[in-house]
Amino acid sequence: MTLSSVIKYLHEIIEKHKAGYLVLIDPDVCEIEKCAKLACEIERSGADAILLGGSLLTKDLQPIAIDLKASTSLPIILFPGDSMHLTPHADAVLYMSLISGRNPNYLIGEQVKAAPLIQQYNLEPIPTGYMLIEGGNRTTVEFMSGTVPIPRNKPDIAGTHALAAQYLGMKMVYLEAGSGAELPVPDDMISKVNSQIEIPLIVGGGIRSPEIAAQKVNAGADFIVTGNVLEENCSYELMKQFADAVHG
Ligand code: 1GP
Repeated sequence: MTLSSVIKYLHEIIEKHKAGYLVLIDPDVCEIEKCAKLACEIERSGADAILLGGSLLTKDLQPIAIDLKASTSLPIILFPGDSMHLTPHADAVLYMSLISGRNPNYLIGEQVKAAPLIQQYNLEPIPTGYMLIEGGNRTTVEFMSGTVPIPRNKPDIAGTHALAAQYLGMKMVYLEAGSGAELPVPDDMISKVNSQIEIPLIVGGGIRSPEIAAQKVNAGADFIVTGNVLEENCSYELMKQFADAVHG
C-alpha cells in the first residue's frame, strides 16, 4: 500500500469505524512460509493495519517484512523494541518513547540511534507516548526496559502521563499491559486517559476475546492490538470476530 500518511489513514479509520483493529505479528513466532497467507487473511478479516515487532527479537525481521509487504495492501507499521528492530520494508514506525518509565535509554536513547535509520529507510515516524501498565504478571517489555509499570489502580497517573505526551507533541498514546498480560488495561484507566487527550489512544496486552476488545473500545480505546491470542489460535474466523467487535 502506498500511503502518503499512515497517521492520516489511522485517523480516517477512527472516523469511519469509531475504532480500529491492529494485528501484531511477532517475527519470532511467525513462520516465514505462512506469512503471506497470514497477511491476506488479516486483510480479508477487516483488520486495519499490521504491527510488526516486539520487545525482544531473536530472528531477522527483514524476510518477514518483505513477505508481508508483498502480500497485503494494509499498512505495515513497525513496533520496535529498540533501534535495531527497523527495516525499510514497512510503511511507518511507532516512534515510541516509554514515558511511563524513567529509563533514559527508552525515553530518548534508542530514539536518537533510530532517527538516521528511519530517515534513510524513508519510514513514516508516528511519535507515540508508550505507557506500560501493570498487567498481573511480569512481561517481556517490563523486564527488557527495566521500568516499573504504572499501577492498575492509578488511572490519574496514566492520565497525567498521557496529557504530557500530548503536550510534548506526540501523535498517539499506547496503553500497554504487555504481551501475554494476565489482565488487560482496566476500563477506568482507559476512560481517564481518553478524557485527558485528543490524540488517538491505542490499547493492547492481554486482550483475548472479541467481547473484551469491544469493552475496551467502549471504555475509550481508539485502537485495539492483539498478538498472543492469534498466535495461539490463528483462525480467520477469530480475526474477523475481533475486527467486527472493534468496528462495532
Ligand atoms: C503487545 O499489546 C500487544 O505489545 C499485544 O499483546 O500479545 O497480549 O495480545 P498480546
